[in-house]
Formats: sequence, C-alpha cells, structure tokens
Amino acid sequence: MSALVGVTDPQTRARQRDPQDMVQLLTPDGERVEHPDFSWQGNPDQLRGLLRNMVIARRFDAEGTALQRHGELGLWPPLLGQEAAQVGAAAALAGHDFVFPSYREHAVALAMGVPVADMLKLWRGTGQGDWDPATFRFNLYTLVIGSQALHATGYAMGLQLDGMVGNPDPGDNAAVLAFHGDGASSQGDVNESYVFAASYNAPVVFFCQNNQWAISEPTDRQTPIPLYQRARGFGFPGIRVDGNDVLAVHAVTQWAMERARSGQGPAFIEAFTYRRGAHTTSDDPTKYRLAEEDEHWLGRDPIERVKTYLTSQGELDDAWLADLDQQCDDFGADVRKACHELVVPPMEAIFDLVHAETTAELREQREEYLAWAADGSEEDR
Ligand SMILES: Cc1ncc(C[n+]2csc(CCOP(=O)(O)OP(=O)(O)O)c2C)c(N)n1
Ligand SMILES: [Mg+2]
Repeated sequence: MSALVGVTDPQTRARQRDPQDMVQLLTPDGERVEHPDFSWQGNPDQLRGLLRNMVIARRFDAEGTALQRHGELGLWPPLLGQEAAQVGAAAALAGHDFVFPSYREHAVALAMGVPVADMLKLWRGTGQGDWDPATFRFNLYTLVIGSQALHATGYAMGLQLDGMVGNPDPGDNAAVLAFHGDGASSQGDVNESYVFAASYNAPVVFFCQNNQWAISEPTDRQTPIPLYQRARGFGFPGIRVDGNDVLAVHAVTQWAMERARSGQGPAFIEAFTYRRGAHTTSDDPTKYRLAEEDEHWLGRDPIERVKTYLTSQGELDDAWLADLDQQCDDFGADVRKACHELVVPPMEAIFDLVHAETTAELREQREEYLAWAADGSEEDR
C-alpha cells in the first residue's frame, strides 16, 4: 500500500518535472548542449524555419480557442506548450512516411499541408474530418483514444508487404509516425499495437506526447515508471526526449524513423512536455492542478528558448520577428475567414458517411427524414 501511495505522492510528481534521463540539445535558458548519442546538424536558417512553424502553430491554436469562445466552433483541443514536440517530430518526416494523429496534432497537420478549413470543419461540426488522408499522408483525427495506434501498426505492416522497408535506396522506404498521449498508453489498443509492432518488426514509431495529464488524471496515475521504460518490455527501444526542445525532438525522431525505414523495427519516443491549456475548451484545469505547476512549465517554453538561442548567436533580428508577426496576423485572418465561410451541409448528408456502402436500414431512415423535412412546418423542427 505504501508503495502505491508513493506513486501519487506530490514529491514524486515534483521529482518527475525535470527528469535527468531525457535527450536535450537546447536548455530552457536557450543554451546549446551536446549529447553523446544525438546531435542536430541544421543551420540557423533551418532553425528559424522551425521557430516560424512553432509560432504559426501557436497562433493557429489561439485562433481555434478564440473561435470556440465566440461560438464559431463546438470544441477545440489546445496544443499550447506542445509546439516543439509536434514541429520537431514533423520535421523528421520523409517523402513516403505516413502520420496517424490523435486529435491535438494541429502543428503536424499544418506541416503536412492539411487545409485549415478541413481541420476546422471537424470542430465546427460541419464535417467529419474531410481531408483525404492519402493526399496529405496524414490520417483523420481519431478521438477514440489510442485506436489510431492499431491503424498505424496495420499500415506499417502493409508497408512491409508493399516492399517499402529496408531497400538499399533510402528514398524507396517509408515508415509510420503514430501519435498518442500519456493517458492513451493505458489503453488496450495501444498495448496490443506495441505487441504486433514488435512481433512483426513493423516500421512504426510510437510518438507519445507525455503532456503530464490525461484530462484530469496525472501521468503518475498511468504508470509508476517513466513511460519510455515500458518499451523495453515489448521488445523495442524507448527513449525520452525533452519535448519542449525542438532540436532534440527532431534529432531523436529522425533517428527512430530512419531506423524503422531501414527495417530495424519499431521504437517508442516519450516527448516530455506539458499541456499548458485546458484539455479541451470544455475543460477547466484550475479544478485539478495548481497555478504553480503552470508557472514551472512557462519557464520551459519551447518557443522562447529558440528565440533566446538564435538571438545570442546574432541570428535573429527585429525585422525578421516583425515579418513573422505580420505572417501570423495574415494567417490568423485567413483562419477566421475559412471558419466563417464553412458551409453547413444538408442534414441528410449525415446518413452518407456512416458506412462506405450504405445499408437498407439507413436508406430507409434517410427517406423517412427527407419526407419529414419536405412536409414539416418550421414549428415541427
Ligand atoms: C476509448 C476512449 N476512452 C475514453 C475517452 C475519453 N477521453 C478523451 S481524451 C482522454 C484523455 C487522453 O489523454 P492523453 O492520452 O494523455 O492525451 P491528451 O489529451 O493529453 O493529448 C479521455 C480519457 C475517449 N475519447 N476514448
Ligand atoms: Mg496527456
């Protein structure tokens, strides 16, 4: 019993806030540090590109939250604080790779070119996730926790059957990047995916954004050991990376994806980060966590550390930042416009998207609805 109490004890949680066992290449103070196994070889231009993507993603998130507060969206799951985890991971993707997201990966969706309007449709309730996964190599958002890990593993096994793994020319290879959360790691689907991925040596990288919370449940309620250490029990490497360090996330994800593409099998990445916002706009995190915790993580902001580092190197000037501000304002206006222009589909469309091939029962219900809609007065509705 006492061991169990220790797991949820606040001191244990405090100790886990700044773990030593994670790959870090850029400290919260914006200092570049070396790691014995991982390095980031990019140039300042590329780092400015990552910074830009993080700032734009944060703006998208702010617009999404504001649109929900204005009653324009039904729901929005904020990514605030997780920009480096998502932008760093997306930067490691190559031409044939495929992404299976959960529902918070807006920065990855932007990186894959998914149209903003298509993403907003889902949260406005005028679509069911309308982008073509094959076009963007980005599957539809999945709100059934963890089920995308199964789809990702199945797709990865398909890549093996299609001969897209372990070819001499790396350009012919592909792997899958599957996102899930710390809470999802408790889900049966996710654990079954790990077993299949390991057994079949499937080219899938499980990218767990440990944002410390599964709605109101803290990570230490999911596991008494660091999540990355679980991977070993399934038979593939697990690694913990500072999820607020875009350079480290990029380097570690690149390593894992290259490994998977070359036929060396799955890997698990625990990106240690923090969900600074609410779980969704329907949630109030002040009910279950202390403001002091938010302040701690504010000091580990993924964007500020890149700005500090680039400035210290003389690689960031006011003109560039002013231009980025302008890009953000233009993008924000585009997002709002795209949302306001969304068209409400005809009611009967709801029957068309339930199954690939409709059933007699659904056809009957559709007819019944159409007859009612044609006859019914406004008052009946
Ligand atoms: C199968 C299933 N069970 C429960 C839920 C309700 N639910 C929605 S989000 C969530 C927590 C997920 O936490 P985590 O995996 O850490 O992801 P995060 O939201 O933090 O990104 C739960 C339990 C659900 N959507 N699907
Ligand atoms: Mg979580």
